[in-house]
Amino acid sequence: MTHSYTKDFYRDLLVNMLRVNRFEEAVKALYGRGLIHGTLHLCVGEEASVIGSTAALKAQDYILTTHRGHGECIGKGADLKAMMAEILGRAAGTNHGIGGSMHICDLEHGVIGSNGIVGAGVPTACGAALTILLKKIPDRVAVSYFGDGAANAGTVMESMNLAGLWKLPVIFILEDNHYAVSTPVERSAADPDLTKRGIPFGLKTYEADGNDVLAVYEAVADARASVLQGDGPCFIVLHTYRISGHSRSDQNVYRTEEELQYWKENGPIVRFREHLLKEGFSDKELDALEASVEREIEDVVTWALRQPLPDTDGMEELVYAR
Ligand SMILES: Cc1ncc(C[n+]2csc(CCOP(=O)(O)OP(=O)(O)O)c2C)c(N)n1
Ligand SMILES: [Mg+2]
Repeated sequence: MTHSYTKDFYRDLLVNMLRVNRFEEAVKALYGRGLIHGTLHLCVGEEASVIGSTAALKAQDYILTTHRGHGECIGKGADLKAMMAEILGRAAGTNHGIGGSMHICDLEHGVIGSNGIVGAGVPTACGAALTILLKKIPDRVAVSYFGDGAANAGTVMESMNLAGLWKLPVIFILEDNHYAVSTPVERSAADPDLTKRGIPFGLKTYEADGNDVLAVYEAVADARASVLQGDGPCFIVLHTYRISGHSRSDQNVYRTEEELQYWKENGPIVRFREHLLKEGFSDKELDALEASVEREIEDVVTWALRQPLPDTDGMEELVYAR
């Protein structure tokens, strides 16, 4: 490790990873109570790729995330209460309760959108990057998150090509969580080494252990600096693991209990906690942080459940173009 970090920085990373984790667990419980409509894609197990990457971005940066996007929205600064209200379909939600889990959008924090269509956020991120380029906006990048399954979508390769050709200020972040629904990368990619996907398009490529929050942070911070220096778009592959089921209906039949157990024991929060103990934090201090995040999320849930449902009368006003 060549970098040194402050205690506050370490604390923020842990707290934000815990926020994502407890938020997702709370959403899962609410779903179990029949309080959430539609389906759900949670990111438990991917907290380091989510928080390490967003921590390396600035408030003014744009992100486009996926169907599994709660974590990135939280990392980018979206309000937890407004997000929970959105997922519960309440008027106080980020999108007036009309969008739901897969369509969280929060322009104030640079979250241009999540997207239920696999691979569809990637060209949109290129559009955001083109705006930055044409308007010559300083110190801003656009970031596109997508999965190992999305990596095989035509839209992703078309976007990478255009980004490489036009030198767009965009960072492509591939969160390789081993599976697309139940299909492992080895059964969906002709060459499972997804880092090679950036080569034809001249993308500067990074690869990191996506369960090591500091490694993720460093890769994204380097990529951001490189893009701003004018060196063209970057591509980052983060290797992580989805502990949550794919969606609400996942029976986990495509993986063994041992595999899941391995990743739970080597999950990003467990690993970062161990790192922090070596960095001088005490167990007591870390337990107190966990307890405070748990209280925070309980308050978020209590507040969101008290919010009224939206008034559907003005629904047509809530779209970009009527
Ligand atoms: C264009 C399109 N095809 C199929 C689906 C159904 N679908 C939803 S998520 C998903 C898997 C995506 O896998 P990956 O990109 O690895 O993301 P992950 O779910 O692992 O985060 C699929 C096939 C969809 N939503 N959109
Ligand atoms: Mg995947």
